[in-house]
Amino acid sequence: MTDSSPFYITTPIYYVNDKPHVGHCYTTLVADAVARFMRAAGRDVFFLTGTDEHAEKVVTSAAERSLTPIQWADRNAAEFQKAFAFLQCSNDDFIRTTEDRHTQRVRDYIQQLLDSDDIYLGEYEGWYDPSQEEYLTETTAREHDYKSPVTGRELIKRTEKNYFFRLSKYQDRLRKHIEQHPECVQPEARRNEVLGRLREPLQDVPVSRGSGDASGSSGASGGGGTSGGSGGASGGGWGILMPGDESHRVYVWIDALFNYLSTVDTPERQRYWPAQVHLIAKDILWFHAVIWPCMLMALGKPLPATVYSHSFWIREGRKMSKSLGNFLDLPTIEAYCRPFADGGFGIDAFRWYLLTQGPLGATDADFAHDKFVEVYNADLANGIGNAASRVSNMIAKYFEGLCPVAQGVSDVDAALGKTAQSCVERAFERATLTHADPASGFRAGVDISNAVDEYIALTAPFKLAKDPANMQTVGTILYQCAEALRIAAILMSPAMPSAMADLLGRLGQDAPDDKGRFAEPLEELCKWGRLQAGTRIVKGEALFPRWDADRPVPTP
Ligand code: ME8
Repeated sequence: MTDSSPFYITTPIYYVNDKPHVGHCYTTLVADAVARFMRAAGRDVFFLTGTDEHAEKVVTSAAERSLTPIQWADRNAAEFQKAFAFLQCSNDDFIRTTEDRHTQRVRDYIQQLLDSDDIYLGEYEGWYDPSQEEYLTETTAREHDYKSPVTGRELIKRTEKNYFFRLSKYQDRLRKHIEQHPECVQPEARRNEVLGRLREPLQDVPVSRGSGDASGSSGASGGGGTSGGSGGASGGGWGILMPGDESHRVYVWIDALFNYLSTVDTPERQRYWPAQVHLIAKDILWFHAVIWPCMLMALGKPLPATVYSHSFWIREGRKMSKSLGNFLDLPTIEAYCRPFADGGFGIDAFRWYLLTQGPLGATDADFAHDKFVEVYNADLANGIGNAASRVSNMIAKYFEGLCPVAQGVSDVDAALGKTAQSCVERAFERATLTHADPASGFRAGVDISNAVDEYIALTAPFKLAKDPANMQTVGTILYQCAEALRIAAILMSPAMPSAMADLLGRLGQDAPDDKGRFAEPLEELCKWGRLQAGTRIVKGEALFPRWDADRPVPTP
């Protein structure tokens, strides 16, 4: 029976102080591929991405441009939406934390936590780094000789009144939960990191900041070596007011985390909670794996099944940073995504590189042009593209473009079917992001097309075809190939929706809808033998023309 239960997947909501870059696109793309796969599998998917808008840095970067924070937020939120649409992301909603539907609910959640005394008014004293607008733990402050680890400026001992969340109260429960549910923080290296830190006592976390005293948005106060207070520069009324105390505003991180819940906290969407996957990167692991589940416990809500925390993209071997000015930005992404005829690789190929070569594991991944070319040629031009054209050419040449019949299937022929089936199983197993190496799930389709190549090399249908007496055997071989390619195209279609819709069309198959749903569940569609003999197989242009070394690097 097909599992049609709800499957809710989220990405971080991104800061709108600047435009999106490849890192943001990557996380949303991975979520997109998973969402498409799960829709194809028959699940009731809800895929959410969006923007985090109440950060102090939005106020400052807007002021630098003589804009109001909301004007600047509007502009950049639109950039994020445009970028994700351009990359064909199939998100079901896009939440902006400045929307009423979010802010109202955040106030309700905070009120509930105030009522249950999980949030209280307290005083915080700590080492404040004015240059970075954040507090450091005693240990970090001491390690750096009470100077800012970033700028070297003196730290200040500072006290502020804040509302706090009783994180400490939930520490044991959370530790046990993570110990008992290995899938709840992935990959394993990240889970061990969290468990390690949960052995030390936790401090309560600030959830507010003084109203004329807006918080830093560094996000570091729960991450790296920092803790405690929520920062200091003036926010000029930016942020959600604390219920019952208008002298405070909700700390941007707490506001942001609630988006996962607020977006689906309606009668029509309630069934999506708890989320199956919160997809994030390692920079914001602490907030998602520790603070967020503890707040959910306090609210009496079930916990998300998995927080999947990937690593970082670097570029040509170097960290991407503002100071190096080497972010892979939207104009460059668009250049890579131009059609082949216009000097690019196409959107599908860009998605493929990101999805299959990205930092899903515990180590960073390099966006390097030479590697891009290598992967493009190996997997797409010489891989699925070449296999598709060889098979369709032979079917055109020997069978007038009509899919032949498989008869007298030998063990060698049957082995291709078995390989395809095990690739389907692998794709299913990895798509939930609860298993190690999800990228090998995305790659399952190319493994099938590689098996098709090997099978053609082994059985040599082009040689057999020289003798008319062999045509039945040739037909069997080409049926097996076309059938394997049909399954490969289905499995690769969450990663490369347009190119695989094209390939499926050439194989006489229906493409999925624009959210990735097929007319039948994936498991049915991927059953070996569904391809009908007699189906017209179309040759068409090369799906992925080979990239020669002398073609220039795509640039804006
Ligand atoms: O942290 N490689 O927003 P943010 C891969 N608003 N992914 C990267 C990346 C890189 N080099 N750089 C960024 C925030 N990312 C908060 C989140 S959620 C309730 C609030 C991706 O704009 C990655 O997903 O700084 C990372 O976690 C996220 O962008 C941080 O985005």
